[in-house]
Amino acid sequence: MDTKELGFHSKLVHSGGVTDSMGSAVTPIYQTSTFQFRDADHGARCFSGEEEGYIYTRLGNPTIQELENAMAELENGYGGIATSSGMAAVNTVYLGCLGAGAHILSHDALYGPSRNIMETLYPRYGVEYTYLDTSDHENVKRSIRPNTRLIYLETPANPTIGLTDIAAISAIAHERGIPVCVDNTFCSPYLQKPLDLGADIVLHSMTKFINGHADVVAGMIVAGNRETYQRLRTVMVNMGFNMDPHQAFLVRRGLKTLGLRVERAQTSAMKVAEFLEGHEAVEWVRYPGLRSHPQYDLACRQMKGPGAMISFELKGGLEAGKKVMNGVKLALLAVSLGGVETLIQHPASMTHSKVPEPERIKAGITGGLVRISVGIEDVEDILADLEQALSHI
Ligand code: LCS
Repeated sequence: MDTKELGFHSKLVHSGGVTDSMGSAVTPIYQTSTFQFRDADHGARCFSGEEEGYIYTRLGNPTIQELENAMAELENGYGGIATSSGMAAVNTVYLGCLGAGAHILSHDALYGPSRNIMETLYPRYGVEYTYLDTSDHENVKRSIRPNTRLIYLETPANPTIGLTDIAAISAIAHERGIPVCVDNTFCSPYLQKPLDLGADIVLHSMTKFINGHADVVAGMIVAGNRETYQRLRTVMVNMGFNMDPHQAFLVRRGLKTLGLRVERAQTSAMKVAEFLEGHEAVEWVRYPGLRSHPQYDLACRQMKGPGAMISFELKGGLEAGKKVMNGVKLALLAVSLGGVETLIQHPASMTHSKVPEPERIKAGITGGLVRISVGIEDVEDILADLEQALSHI
C-alpha cells in the first residue's frame, strides 16, 4: 500500500512493505546468505543492474530492505542503509565523506567513540578534525577550512543534552558546499527530522529508541539524495557493515511502537526532570523540556517534544553520583538508552571514558554528570526509585 499520505503512527506500522508470496502479515526473516538466479542471464542482469533482484545478503535482503524503506520514509529521505551497529553507520558516513587531507568539523560533546575514532584512528589515514561548540555559529564559520568535507552533528548531544541548530548550521555549510550529517539517535524521527531542517544525511544507533527493547545492536543511515545514497551504500557493502536479517526483523517490530513508547517515556521524563530540578541534592538538570535548558527556545522550534534523555549534576559531584547509581533498584545501572526500561549511567567513567579529561571537561562532561534514559515503567515507580536512591547521599 502507498503509505506516503498516512499519519506518522500509521507509517510506523505499515511503511516499507515488502510483500511475500505467502501473503504473511509481517515480512518474514529471509535468513539466507544468497539468492538463486532463474538462469545465467538472469544472474548477469541482476549484477549489471539491468534487472532488480536480490543477489547476496551483504548487498541486500528483503527483510533488511523493508526496514531501510521504512526508515527512509519516516525521515523523509531518498534511501536507507541498514548497518550492523550505530558505529558501523558512523564509520560508513566518515569513510564515504572523508579521505586523506579532508577535515571534519563536529560538536565537542558526541557519543564517545564517534569522537574517539576520529582522534585516534582516522589521523592514520590523513584526516583532520575540529571539535567545538556548534551552538556558537561564528566559531563554526571561522573553523571551516578549505578542506572541510563534513559537518557532523549530534543533537541533543550525548551526554550533555546540548542542542545544535540544524537549519542554521546547514545554511552555513551549504554556502560552502559542505554536507551535514546529523546523528538523530536521541530523538528518532518521531521527534526530529534533520533532513527537513536542511541536513543531507541522518544516522541512528537503532539500538536505542528505534528498536526500543534493549535486545538488538543496529544502525541506519538515511541519505537525502540519490548520489549520497549510492556513495554511502557502496561503502557499507564493501566494508561489510551490513545488518543481519534477524536483526532487521526485530528492529522492524520495535519500530511499530516507537511513537507510543517515546510519547510515554517523554511524559514521564518531564516529571523526572522537574523532580530532579526541585531536589536539594541536585546542582542542575539538563532536559530540553525545562525552561532552564539554555536552548529551550531552539528545542521548541526544532523538536516535536523534549524526549526521554536527562543529564544532571549532583552537588556532591562524583561521590554523590556513585551513591545514587549504586542505590537505584528499579532503574538499571547500564549504558545504552532508549529502551523500555529506565537506565542510569556515569558518562565520565563509562560511555565517555576514552575522551581525555581536559577535552571531556571542556565539552561539559563533568565528573559529577549522571545520565538517565527514562523508560516506560509507571512514573510513580521511577520517581520513588530516584527519591530513595538520592536519600543515600
Ligand atoms: N550515536 C549515538 C548518539 C549513540 O548514543 C551511540 C551509542 C552510537 C551512535 C553508537 O551506536 P551502537 O554502535 O552502540 O549501536 N550510545 C551508547 C551509549 O550512550 N551508551 O552505550 C551505547
